[in-house]
Amino acid sequence: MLKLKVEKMNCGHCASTVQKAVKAVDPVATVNIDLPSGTVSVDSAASEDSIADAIRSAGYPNEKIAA
Ligand SMILES: [Cu+2]
Repeated sequence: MLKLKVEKMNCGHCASTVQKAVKAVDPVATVNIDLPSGTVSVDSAASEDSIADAIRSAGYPNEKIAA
């Protein structure tokens, strides 16, 4: 399980944008987004870097945090 602290994600629209970015990398990924804490948990077979980069490309800087 990859857990990311995602910056600038502050509404439902942001959350769906982040979700779409992850699903573009891995359509079967499980994505859990917690807006109040700005964290995103991803369960996916894709590489952690590719997921983090996709979220970054969508406009949301992020870094991995301890699961
Ligand atoms: Cu937003």
